[in-house]
Amino acid sequence: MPCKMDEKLEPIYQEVLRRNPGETEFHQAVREVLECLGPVLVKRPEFAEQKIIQRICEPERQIIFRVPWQDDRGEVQINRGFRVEFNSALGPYKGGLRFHPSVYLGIIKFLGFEQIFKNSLTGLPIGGAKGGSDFDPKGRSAGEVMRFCQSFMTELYRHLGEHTDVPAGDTGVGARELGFMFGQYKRITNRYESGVLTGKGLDWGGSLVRKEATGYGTVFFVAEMLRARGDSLEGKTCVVSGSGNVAIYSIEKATELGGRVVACSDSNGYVYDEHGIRLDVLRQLKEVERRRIREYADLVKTARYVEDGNIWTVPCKVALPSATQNEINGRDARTLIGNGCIAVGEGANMPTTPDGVRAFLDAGVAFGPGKAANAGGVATSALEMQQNASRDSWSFEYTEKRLHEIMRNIHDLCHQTAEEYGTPGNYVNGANIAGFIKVASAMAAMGLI
Ligand code: NDP
Ligand code: 2IT
Repeated sequence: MPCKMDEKLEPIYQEVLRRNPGETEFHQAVREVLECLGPVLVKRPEFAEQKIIQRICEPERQIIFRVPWQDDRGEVQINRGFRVEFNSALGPYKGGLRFHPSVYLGIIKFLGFEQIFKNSLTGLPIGGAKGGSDFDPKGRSAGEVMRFCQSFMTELYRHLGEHTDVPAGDTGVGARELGFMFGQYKRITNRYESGVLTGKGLDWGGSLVRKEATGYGTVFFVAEMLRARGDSLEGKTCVVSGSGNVAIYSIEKATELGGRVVACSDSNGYVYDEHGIRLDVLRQLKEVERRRIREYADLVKTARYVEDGNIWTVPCKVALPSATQNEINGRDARTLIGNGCIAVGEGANMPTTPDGVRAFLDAGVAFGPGKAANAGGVATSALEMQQNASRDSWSFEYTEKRLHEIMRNIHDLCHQTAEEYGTPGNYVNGANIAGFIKVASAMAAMGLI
């Protein structure tokens, strides 16, 4: 059951539904933010008068394009490319590219919408955007991925620029794909414009810690939530869904801070090992060999693979959903709570359904919503942009220190805002309200944009 929305906001939400039919994930993301904003309009009536919320729900620009390419057998393939440039009140459009067969406009718009508030929370000068394609990289050769990326960038390049729009990775897009795209951008434009993409390789303008940043940041955020309750990760059993970029570095940092990560997954099943997941084996399997999580159990004898299993049935104190949207529903949340879960850090974007979020909040679980908890990735992208602009590169230690400070600041901002608005401990309210106020104030200052 959805929560009740403020009566001024309900018609705005109805209009979003009417104007964007069928985009269910986008509706979900908008609803969650709007549900938190009633008390803000009481304090700041000018936002309603100036129709800031209606404006924020309408992307500044949406680009949809054909991506033709040839597979290894010489057959022509056609995919669809997207870039939704949602909001540039705080800086150039910034947000990742997702390659996954489930991608359609509604997914890119939900991600772009979330990105506006996430980027605002980082305190850094970045607007919100998202892009991607329904291209499925699974089972494709490196040559096929390269030809796809080149074709994708052959259209996208005209919309980008270090002061205009700066993409990065997301599901299915890492340093390899960004390398192919950067190469094509450079060929077409005849410019070595490092600041046009982030998440670049370390040899060609990337930042140390960017690869680790989302996972590390999520765990830093969880550690802060626990600290605010006089607790820590030390000795806590953790479960991390997914086994991609965010999952791997969440596992690394959670282990470093004293947690024991007993399970991780991919879309086919999960592995469980009470002794803890071995990071060296996992990285070799996923990052180097690009194989399936099933094979982890062939390499580590104490691990057990559960085909099609629900990873949220594994008992844990800390859950770090790091795979995809809506992967924890109300029932999963209640199972986790019943098994003693006390903290959730959303490494993925919108991994918990509204029903699940309510269950966690009602049970008093420390719940870190994605737009706050996983903001370390994009924040470190902004640090990469800073390094590119000054033609400098920072040490691992310094960059991680900056990331850690940023995550602490985001935590404190969400925590304080939740208190200020009468909902102490509710980081969903804190994140949505604090993220919104900064963007709304900037938009109001800039006149009718
Ligand atoms: P990767 O492509 O590196 O890994 C994704 C992982 O999640 C894989 O294990 C994949 O399994 C699993 N997964 C993906 N889609 C689904 C699905 N529909 N159902 C079940 N499992 C799925 O992506 P990332 O680690 O980069 O991203 C994971 C999440 O984190 C996404 O929600 C992304 O938006 C979010 N995020 C990423 C950031 C980044 O910097 N990369 C920053 C902030 C958030 P399989 O191989 O079987 O598909
Ligand atoms: O969802 C996200 O914040 C990302 N995929 C990272 C975006 C970025 O520009 O680094």
